[in-house]
Amino acid sequence: MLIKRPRPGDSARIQASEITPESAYVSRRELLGAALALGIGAAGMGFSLRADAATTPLKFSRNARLSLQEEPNSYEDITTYNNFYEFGTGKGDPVANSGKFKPTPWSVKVSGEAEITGTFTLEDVLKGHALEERVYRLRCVEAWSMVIPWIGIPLAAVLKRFKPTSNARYVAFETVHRPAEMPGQRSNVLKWPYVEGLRIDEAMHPLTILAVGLYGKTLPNQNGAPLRLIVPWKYGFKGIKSIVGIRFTEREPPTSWNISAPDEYGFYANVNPTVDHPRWSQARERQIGAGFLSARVPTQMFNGYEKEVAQLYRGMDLRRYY
Ligand SMILES: Nc1nc2c(c(=O)[nH]1)N[C@H]1C(S)=C(S)[C@@H](COP(=O)(O)O)O[C@H]1N2
Ligand SMILES: [Mo]
Repeated sequence: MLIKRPRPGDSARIQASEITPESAYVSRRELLGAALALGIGAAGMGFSLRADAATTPLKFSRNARLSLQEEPNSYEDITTYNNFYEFGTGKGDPVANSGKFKPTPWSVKVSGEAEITGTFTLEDVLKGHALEERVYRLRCVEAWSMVIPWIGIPLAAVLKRFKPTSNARYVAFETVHRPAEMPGQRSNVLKWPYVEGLRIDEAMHPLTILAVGLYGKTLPNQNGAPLRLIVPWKYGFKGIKSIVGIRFTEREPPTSWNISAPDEYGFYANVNPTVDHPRWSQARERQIGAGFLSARVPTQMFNGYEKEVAQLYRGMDLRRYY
């Protein structure tokens, strides 16, 4: 079996998503009572309810073949320890500051080197694609990692529908710009909007997905609601959140972290334990939630997908193209 233990907080989450705001107080007290009876920490319960306020259950099938056989991190870890600078630079800022963000209704502007371009609702973008769950490890460039049961669709399936032309050598992505709802965008910590990009063959690789959910439900705001990118052999910052723009380009597009610190963050950002960040080693990673002291374990080449993706970079000097 893939998931070796019940997912913490599962039953509480489903109830929390179905109750009205009026009944929330009573239900929360009941849940806390039940949690205390079971010996679950009340603080943890509180987090899980707050993080879940706006998510809804999804229908999906599990893609066991493309999933890690590892136990996912807890919902609490995944939704309270985030990088999403639009909501602040601290790991706890996204969950604390994203309550006002409105991920519905949502639309995505498709432009550039494709036969079909225009603005599409999220429902249009997803129409006809069956959602699947894939358990991937997110390896942050800060040398920590988490295992996350994402729900999404292969990016290739979405992109092919727009019929990219032969000039489409790259795909550029853009996050929504809403300073009124995203307090981090009122500071200059990064140049807004956040932008990312992939080479077209990376974008079309079967491991690359557009995620709309995790742990069986729609994405919480702090994880990039309602639509974000996941490229499991690259550092986490390539996984751009809350996407409103997809552009097919002939030239390599600019990317936020490369603009911010070009010597530290390249366009490719492939997980590579042999190429250190200029200020720290990438040889090992801290696995969040792995026991009392988070374990430090060796980082794998391409985050464990060497067999699947190494051919994309054949002949390239990975020290130069970091
Ligand atoms: N728009 C946007 N996307 C973003 C970021 C960000 O600050 N803004 N942070 C990135 C980084 S550094 C990481 S590690 C992952 C974290 O995703 P998670 O919080 O869902 O684990 O999101 C990436 N996507
Ligand atoms: Mo990251």
